[in-house]
Amino acid sequence: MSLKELENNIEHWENCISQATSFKELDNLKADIFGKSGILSAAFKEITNIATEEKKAFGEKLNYIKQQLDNAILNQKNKLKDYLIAEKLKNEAEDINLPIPENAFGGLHLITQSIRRIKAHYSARGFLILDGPEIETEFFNFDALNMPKYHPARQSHDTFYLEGVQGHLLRTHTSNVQIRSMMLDRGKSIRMLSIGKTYRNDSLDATHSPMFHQMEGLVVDQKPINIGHLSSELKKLMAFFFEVENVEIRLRPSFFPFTEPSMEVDCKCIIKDGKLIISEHGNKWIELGGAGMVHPNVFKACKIEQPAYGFAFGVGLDRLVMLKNGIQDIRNLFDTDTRWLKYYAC
Ligand code: FA5
Repeated sequence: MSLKELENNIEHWENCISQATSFKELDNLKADIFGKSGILSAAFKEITNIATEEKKAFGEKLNYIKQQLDNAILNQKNKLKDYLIAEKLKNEAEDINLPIPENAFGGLHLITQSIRRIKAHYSARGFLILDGPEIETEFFNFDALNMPKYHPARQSHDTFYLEGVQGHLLRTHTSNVQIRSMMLDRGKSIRMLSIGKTYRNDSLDATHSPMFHQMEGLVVDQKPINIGHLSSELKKLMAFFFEVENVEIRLRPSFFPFTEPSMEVDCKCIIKDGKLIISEHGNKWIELGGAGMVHPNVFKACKIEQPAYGFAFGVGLDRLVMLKNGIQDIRNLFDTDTRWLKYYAC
């Protein structure tokens, strides 16, 4: 095709391009225009037959046409892309007018049920139910809890730090709420309970999850409080949670920078038919969390007037829920297997 013919036919080619309804059609047109034996190559060959002084103008004209057709192809390609996306969205859209099948209503997750039950119980016993931020500063998560920078205990919490926001992290425990409640209620007695999500860079296995739930209790007073009070409170917690008359607990010496003395809390249990049951008549011990008397440095960081007395405890809620319901794998709690979810939902 000569340049003249090409100029006369440009509208025809532009129409063909704008009417292409698939990428395949567009590719074929591209080959017809720009391919080795396409119309542009044929026109370019003409250059050998024209006078030298006309070559420049000839080349410019041809390049202009080439650019025009190139743009037309690009435009159509974008239009087709948008069209295909719109079609896909239209086909995948949920019809919200469809009637809901019977029994298809949602229910509360086992963890939500437990959180609500625990909060109601502690609220009725006069505890203040508090929430704390999941995105926290190093001050509330570590510093004020007697874990200054470079304290080795920080390494035991594999922390997710926020990129680009200096000194911010996903809280590694609910003990941040201890600090927040003491700073808010300075000089007053505190009975506080907090439950929420916590995060650690732990790999996922049957008993660990990078996101898990903790429950934190804190009691502070100007009147002396001792380990006897703590032990009694922990017994009440376990008896209530596992719905048993009596529980036997064991406090094992341990270390947390924010409590002194610190201890691990074990509960007596029995294994029956492969299922763990909390029982004072058991012959085994199961570890449920940490506890201790509030460290004087924590009172100091919260500017609480001394002498002050207090105890705190922190337990992993997911593990309590697993024990109570005979769930062997923490991953079940966070999977989206609807059969499993329906079984436990209420
Ligand atoms: C603490 O986090 C302390 N803040 C608890 C505390 C509070 C001590 C108040 C003293 C006073 P620890 O790191 O041991 O302690 O975690 C407490 C519980 O959280 C554990 O016993 C366990 O049940 C649960 N836990 C910890 N990491 C995970 C995880 N990756 N997945 C599931 N549960 C976890």
